Amino acid sequence: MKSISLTLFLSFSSWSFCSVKAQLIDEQATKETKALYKNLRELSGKKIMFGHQDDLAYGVNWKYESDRSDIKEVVKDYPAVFGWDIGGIEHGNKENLDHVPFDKMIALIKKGYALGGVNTISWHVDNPVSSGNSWDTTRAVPDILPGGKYHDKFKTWLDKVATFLNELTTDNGVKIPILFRPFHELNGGWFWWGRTYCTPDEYKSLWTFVVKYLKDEKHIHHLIYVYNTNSFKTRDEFMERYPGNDLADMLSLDIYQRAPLGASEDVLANSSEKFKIQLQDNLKIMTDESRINNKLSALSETGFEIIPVSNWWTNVLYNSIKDYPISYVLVWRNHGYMAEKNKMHYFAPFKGHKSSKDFKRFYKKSKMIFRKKAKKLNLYQ
Ligand code: BMA
Repeated sequence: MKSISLTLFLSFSSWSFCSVKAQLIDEQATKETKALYKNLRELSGKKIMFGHQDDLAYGVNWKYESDRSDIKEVVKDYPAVFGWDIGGIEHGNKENLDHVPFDKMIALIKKGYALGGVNTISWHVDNPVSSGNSWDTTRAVPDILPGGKYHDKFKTWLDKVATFLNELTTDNGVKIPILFRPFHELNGGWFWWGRTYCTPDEYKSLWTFVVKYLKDEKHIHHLIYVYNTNSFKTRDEFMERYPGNDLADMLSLDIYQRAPLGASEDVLANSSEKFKIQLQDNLKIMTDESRINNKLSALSETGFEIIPVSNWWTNVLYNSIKDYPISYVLVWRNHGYMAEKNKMHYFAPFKGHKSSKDFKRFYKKSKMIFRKKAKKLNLYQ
């Protein structure tokens, strides 16, 4: 992708205003990873890619059917960003916490790359101290840091992550670039690495250790590191645990709209208005910080479970994001019926869903990028 004026602007701005150089934190990043980063920077402020978690793996009422995607059945195109989660890889499990087999995930990440899209990975890692899951908030961070009782155990977990990341290689030996978003929603109180369970310094030490270990000890050079919070009240809350400009490439935010099941139209409309205000407030702060620190940014998780508002895509989502220079927006997974909770769990439309018509309008927005446009952009060159 060529954009001389933007390149000039970026070099000028980094020379005159920003002390932080616009480059990946990993100086040894692979050619394709550097190209992706450069292209994302050039697209920033102009285009927004659309992403969906586990899109190629399953959807509402189907699993592992080749070439299938709920999004594709609505707009005849795949998303441009494919989200995955490697929770469970730390034990050498065969499948992740949502039962996606890792061998299938690897094949689908290769497919996403071949389609011209971008893959992003989060890690719902188990609690290394209690052996509970990510939501087991037994205090753990100090014990897994260098010198801690569980440090060596935690390193063996990172070794498994590194092995998995190394398997993301094409037949031609190209390592597939990944937007890596570990220890996500860091300001929440639900994961063991969350704000309530470690100090800012402990979180930063954990982040620093993991980045340096993967990069310098395991020689992983196909990652773009993504800092991530849940919705927040203040700029200080958003940046409190930011590890520093030499340790993250992208700032990102997770924020969901919620309303009681079966809520009336009035309640839904009110909820949408409140959500739009909150989302834009958070996007403003995040994109301000990404400009100040010369970093990329993303709305890395969002959605409204079962999408009960038929014009949610254009009225709520698009209208809220369109003026902010985020690289992508990703909606969470289409699990379908969840027996244990006796409810439907999905965030993207599927064929016949009541928001499908509006999703087609969203798809047609010139600012939005799905797979066909992404392919033409040659993001890895
Ligand atoms: C949550 C839900 C869970 C899932 C977890 C990790 O938001 O979708 O069902 O296990 O994400 O993917």
